[in-house]
Amino acid sequence: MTGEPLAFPAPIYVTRPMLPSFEAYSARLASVWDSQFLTNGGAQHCALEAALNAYFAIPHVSLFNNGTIALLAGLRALGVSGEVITTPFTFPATIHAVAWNGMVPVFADIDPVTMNIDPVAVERQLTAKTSAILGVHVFGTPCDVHGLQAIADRHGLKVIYDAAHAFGTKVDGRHIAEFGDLTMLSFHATKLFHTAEGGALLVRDGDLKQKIEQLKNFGIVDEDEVAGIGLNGKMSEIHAALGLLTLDMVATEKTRRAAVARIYRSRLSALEGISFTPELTADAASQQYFAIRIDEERAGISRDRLHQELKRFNVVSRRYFNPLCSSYACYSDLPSSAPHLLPVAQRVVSEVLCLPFYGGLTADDAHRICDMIAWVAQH
Ligand code: T4K
Repeated sequence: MTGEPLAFPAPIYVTRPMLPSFEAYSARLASVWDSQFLTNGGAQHCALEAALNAYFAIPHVSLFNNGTIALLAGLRALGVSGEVITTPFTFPATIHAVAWNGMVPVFADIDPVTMNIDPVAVERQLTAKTSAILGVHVFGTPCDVHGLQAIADRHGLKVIYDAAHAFGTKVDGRHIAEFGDLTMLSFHATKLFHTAEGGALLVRDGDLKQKIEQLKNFGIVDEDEVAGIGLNGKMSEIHAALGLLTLDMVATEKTRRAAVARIYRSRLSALEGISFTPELTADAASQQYFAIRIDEERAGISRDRLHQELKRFNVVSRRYFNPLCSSYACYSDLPSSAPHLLPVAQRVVSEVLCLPFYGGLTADDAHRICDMIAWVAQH
C-alpha cells in the first residue's frame, strides 16, 4: 500500500438494520389499521410467534417488547433466587436483569477462546446460595453448553442463556435454544433479525410458557385474578409486523454477512497480532458481530488506538463490552468482581474490537476497511 487510504464520505457504523421496502411494511400496517388492534396479542403478534416457532422448531416462543424485559421475566418465571453465576463480559442488560430481580450476580471468568463463561470458573463460584447459571453466547459464539449443563445437573441449578447475539447459532446441528431451561433473544434494531425493539423467550416446557405469558401481562390470569408481580412486556402489532418482513430477509442477510466475514478473515489474518472469534460453519453461525482481537505487543498498536484512528476514516468500530460489568460502580464491590479473579476477562476486554458488519457493506467497503486497519497498524 502506498498512501494513506481515503476516508469514507459518510460514517460506516458497526451495524445497520435490515429494512424491508417501505411499501411492503405499509401494506402490513394497512391490515393492522383495518383490525384496529395495535397490541395485546393481535394477528401480527400471533403470526410472528408461529413463524418463529417454526424457524426454531422449539415448542414455545413468547414475544417481548425487548430482550431485557424478556430476561427479567424469564428469571422470575423460573423462580431462581439467591446467587446467579454469570459472565462479566456482556452488555449491562444481562447483569441488570439479575440484580433487578433482587438476586446477586456472581461473576465467573471467561474462556480465552470463546470469550464465554468458563465452566471451570463457574465451579469455583458455587455456594449453597447458587440457584442458576446465566451464560451469554457472546458475539454468537456458543457457550460450552454441555459443560455448563453437567455442572447444573450435578448441583440442581437452572441454566439460562442470553442469546441476544445468537439468533441463528447452532451446536451439534441443534438450535442454541434447545440447550438450557430458557433462552432469551433480542430483536433490537442492531440484531440480525429484528423488530426495531423486541425480544423473546424460548422454552420447551408448556407450564413455564404459561407463567411467562402471565408475567409479561402484569401477572393477569383472567378478569378476576392477578397471580403474581408481573410487568408489561408485550410486543406491539407495529413491531411484530416489521418482524414478519425482516424474518424473510434473514437468509440473504446471513449470506451477505458471511461474504464480508470471509474478506475480513482472509485479509486481516495476514496482520501480526490480530485474531478472530472461532469460525463456525455457515449453517451454525449467527453472523451477528465480527469481533477481532488485537494483541498490542504483537500488533504494535493497542485496540484503543486502532478504534480511535479508524474514526479518522469514518469507520465507527465498537469496543463491546468495555468496561466489564464487574467494574461498574453498582457491581464493583461484589467479592466476585475482584479483578484478580477475572484475569481472562480483564485481558479480553482490552483486546476486542467489533468491526462494521452488515449485509449492506460491499466487498469493496470491506477491503477498504482492511486497508485502513493495515495502514493504521503500520503507522
Ligand atoms: N444481552 C446482550 C448480550 C445484549 O447485547 C443486549 C443488547 C441485551 C441483552 C439487551 O437486549 P435489548 O433489551 O436491547 O433487546 C446496542 C443495542 O441497543 C443493544 O440492543 C445491544 N445489546 C448492544 C450490543 O448494542 P449500542 O449502545 O451499541 O447501540 P447504538 O445505538 O450505539 O447502535 C450501534 C450502531 O448501530 C449505531 O452506531 C448505528 C447503528 N444503528 C443503530 C440503531 C439503533 C442503526 O443503524 N440503526 C438503528 O436503529 O447498544
